[in-house]
Amino acid sequence: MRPGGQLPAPERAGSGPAGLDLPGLEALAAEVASEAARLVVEERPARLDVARTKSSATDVVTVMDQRSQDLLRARLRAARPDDGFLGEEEGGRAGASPVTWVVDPIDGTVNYLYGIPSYAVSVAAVVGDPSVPGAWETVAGAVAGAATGELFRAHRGGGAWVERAGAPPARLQVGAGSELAQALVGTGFGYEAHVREWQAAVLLRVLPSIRDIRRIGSAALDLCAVAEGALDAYFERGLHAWDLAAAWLVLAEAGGVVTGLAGGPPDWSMVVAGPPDLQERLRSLVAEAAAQAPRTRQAAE
Ligand code: LIP
Repeated sequence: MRPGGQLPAPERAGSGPAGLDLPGLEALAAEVASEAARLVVEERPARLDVARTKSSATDVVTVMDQRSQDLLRARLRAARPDDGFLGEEEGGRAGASPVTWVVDPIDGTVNYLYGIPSYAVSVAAVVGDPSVPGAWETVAGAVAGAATGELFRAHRGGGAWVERAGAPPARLQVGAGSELAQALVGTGFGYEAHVREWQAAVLLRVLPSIRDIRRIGSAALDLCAVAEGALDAYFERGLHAWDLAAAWLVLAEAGGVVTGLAGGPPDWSMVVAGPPDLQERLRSLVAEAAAQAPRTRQAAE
């Protein structure tokens, strides 16, 4: 997809930039995401401790985050040794091919730590530089809902699909709602106090204008819920490429749009997602709320 979330017509069904085998990349993403999801569920220690923290004392990494990422890296490198790799739990590795695998080994780590069944493994095949907003696009990806066993998957031009045990794959389509006052909107909050202070100030101004919010705790699952119509829209400040990459494609292939606060490509400062008309209304509301929110140290970000 191009910056701003709109999908161009694919060059031809199943092919993408550089003649990549998009269905094959989707199948690989689905395979390794599903395997890592099984790992984090089946081998979760009875006593799961915090292995380390990152941006704050609540930004935790467990031993299973690292094991999941190690598995993803090993499987992807074995299948496609020339591709690059960027995971949440380590720095990037440039590759010699057009593809970089952008992975979140457990999206919703705090839910996983507490045993709340809303966490996912996100695996995306990206073309371009994922460290530069607007300079990359996901061409294939998968989000495995580890606790529920559902698998969201897509490749560019191939539509978005969800697989659940006992049912045939279902095509995803965003909801038809366009009114903010009727919109159930997902959001989330950062790990640093000054970011949360700003997010609360924005939410204070958004909440009276929508039906309600849901704070699920996994951006990837939030975005897939919008793709399925289980949420009407979503916004959040603080997402990295690994939170966003695979689910962005799922949502775009389901007819949704994902932009930043000014309508350009999404980045750390803001992700706003939903069906086109509702997404634009929510984006405008969040932008107005952000303009009124007290400026915190956040302004220096
Ligand atoms: C999470 C995001 C979620 C956000 C959480 C956290 P992680 O990612 O998916 O949307 O609200 O604060 O950042 O840290 O579990 O990979």
